[in-house]
Amino acid sequence: MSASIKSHPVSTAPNLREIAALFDIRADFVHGFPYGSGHINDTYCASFDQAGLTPIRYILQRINTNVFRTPVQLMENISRVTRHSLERLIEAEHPEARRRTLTCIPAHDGKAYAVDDFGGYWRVYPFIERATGHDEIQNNEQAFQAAKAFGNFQKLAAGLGGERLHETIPGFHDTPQRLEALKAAIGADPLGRAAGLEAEIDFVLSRAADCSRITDLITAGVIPERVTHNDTKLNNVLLDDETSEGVCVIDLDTTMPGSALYDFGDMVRTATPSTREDGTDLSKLDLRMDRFEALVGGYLSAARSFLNAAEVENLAFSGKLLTLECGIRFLTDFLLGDVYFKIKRPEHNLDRCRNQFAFVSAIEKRLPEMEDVVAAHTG
Ligand code: ADP
Ligand code: GN1
Ligand code: MG
Repeated sequence: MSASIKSHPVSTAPNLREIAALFDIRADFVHGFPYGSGHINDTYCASFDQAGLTPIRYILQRINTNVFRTPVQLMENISRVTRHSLERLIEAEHPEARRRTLTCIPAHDGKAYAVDDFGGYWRVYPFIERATGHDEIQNNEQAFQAAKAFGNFQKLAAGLGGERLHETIPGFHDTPQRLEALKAAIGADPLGRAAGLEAEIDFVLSRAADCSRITDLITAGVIPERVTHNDTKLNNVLLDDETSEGVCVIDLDTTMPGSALYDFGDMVRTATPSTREDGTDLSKLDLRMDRFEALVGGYLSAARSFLNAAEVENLAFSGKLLTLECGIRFLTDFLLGDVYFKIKRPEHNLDRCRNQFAFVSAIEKRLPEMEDVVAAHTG
């Protein structure tokens, strides 16, 4: 977790041509550039010439090994999950099978990753064309389709046989553990940033009981462990540019044993607020009930068949919990000196934290209405 993370040793601009040459890409490198707005990995889009025909694009990604300490195990998870997805799509004779799942382009030694001269771990995926991962939601149809895609992802993952997946970040959604990490960061306060943050710290401490609600139900066996995505922010599903259909779930680094509620909660966190995650005008921040209703409809269209009663009962609450947890993580990272999430300005993590906590308050006001929406869809 954050407290033990050191700064990344590999931060120079990579030679993408050399990286691409490590993989079995049967085309000539043309150019590449940094891509996307993820907070964790270093992502590049690269174009290749394939026998002089239309250029073909790939995603080249350097895994953040400060965050993911066991990249080989992580890639084992991703290989298993993506192979399983492709097999099911081919079995169903899906006409766009390779656009509907990430697929790992193998390195020359057959592995799903390659290590560069600086010890960086790289992987390559075909670029999913004509689809977009949205940082900000534009309409209810996108909410519905994104939630349906993540629900279908869980359904598909449930059929993955074999050994339990590796936990790529142990305790990733263990909110009580996240709370302890925050307390430790407040205690250590290495940069003297805690002064002046009493309001944010009190906000969390007064909600300590919320933090353990889901983990307690898991421990009691009331909520089952499932293979879940665990990072279902809206921009981690690519939606078709024309139809808005959920084309491909991406960012599979955290696909591992978890709870369906972690996935639904993070969708609420990212698809229902009226501002973006780092927006600083919090005066009008609210949870859009129309978006929430679309999420519930989309998610349940895929997941209703397998969720149990306790999961359904906690769908609305999961939005509050995952938003609180994310705010706790941003605050912890701010206190520790921004060592985990990529930032674009000095107080970026603090802005994100304040935004998340304001959204927790907005959810608290809406919870009864949210419960009614879930009941109307499941009653
Ligand atoms: P991070 O863990 O840093 O969020 P992601 O795996 O989500 O990294 O990738 C960052 C961004 O790159 C995504 O939000 C998406 O816009 C883009 N991206 C990732 N994989 C693909 C892909 N196969 N095709 C098209 N775009 C992709
Ligand atoms: C990170 O990787 P990305 O940008 O999709 C983070 C999530 C947070 C999110 C907050 C592995 O997601 O857990 O909810 O930022 N991913 C990891 O925006 O920590
Ligand atoms: Mg991402």
